[in-house]
Amino acid sequence: MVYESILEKSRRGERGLAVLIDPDKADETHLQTLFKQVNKAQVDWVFFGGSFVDPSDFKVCIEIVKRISNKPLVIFPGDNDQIDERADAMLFLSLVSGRNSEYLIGKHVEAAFELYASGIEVIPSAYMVLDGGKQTSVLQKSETNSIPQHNLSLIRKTALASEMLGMKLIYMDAGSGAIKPIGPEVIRAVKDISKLPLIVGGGIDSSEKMERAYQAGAEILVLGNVLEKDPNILNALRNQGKPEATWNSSSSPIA
Ligand code: 1GP
Repeated sequence: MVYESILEKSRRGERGLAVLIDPDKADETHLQTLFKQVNKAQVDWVFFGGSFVDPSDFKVCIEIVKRISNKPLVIFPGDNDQIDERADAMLFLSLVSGRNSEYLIGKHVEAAFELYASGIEVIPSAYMVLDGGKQTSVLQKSETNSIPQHNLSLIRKTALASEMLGMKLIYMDAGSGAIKPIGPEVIRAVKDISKLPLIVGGGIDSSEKMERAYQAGAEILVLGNVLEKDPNILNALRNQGKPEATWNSSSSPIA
């Protein structure tokens, strides 16, 4: 079970890493190159989904990924039609940073029967979009605003309310290609108030940024854009010479 594996990593103090595939941006050649690295690297999960994805592209792309990937596949849905029984799990995202009821509960109601019938593991997830310095497709699609990173009070209250509502994890996202990734002070503020596993993504494109986020308390980081630009960057992971080692504060997954 994917959620159990997240908790287990967290209990052991290990660092988790997810690679995000947006079917809208990925073609087979790119995926083949990327997964040559991903399959050998210390990557725990493949997140899969996007805000503006044609349903047929979604199916075609998931078919390719299932064929070439040896990692658990977790749907990171941008809409209620992004369901596929070949996935291992879905982050059932509620956009708690926004106030658009469609993205808080509406899409979930529309997806409920199909998702239930698919039998895949459903992980109730608080999805908090913070300002990363540029307009993101999530905000555009949901017609919501992000929370400014300096508003720690609202961020902490949102995290706490999400936990009290029964969410199983928090995903704090500065948005794909963010200019300003989620800052360490924001991560620390959320970790101080919530026991939930914390996923952080958006604009993480260097080992320094990864290190900062892990050190601040993020359990799982998500890499998307950086691998779309250069799928070979994960090579550096293997070059450390300890591919099976768990990550710790002295190991840096990408150079
Ligand atoms: C976006 O958090 C993900 O939703 C990943 O962001 O594409 O900037 O890595 P990047």
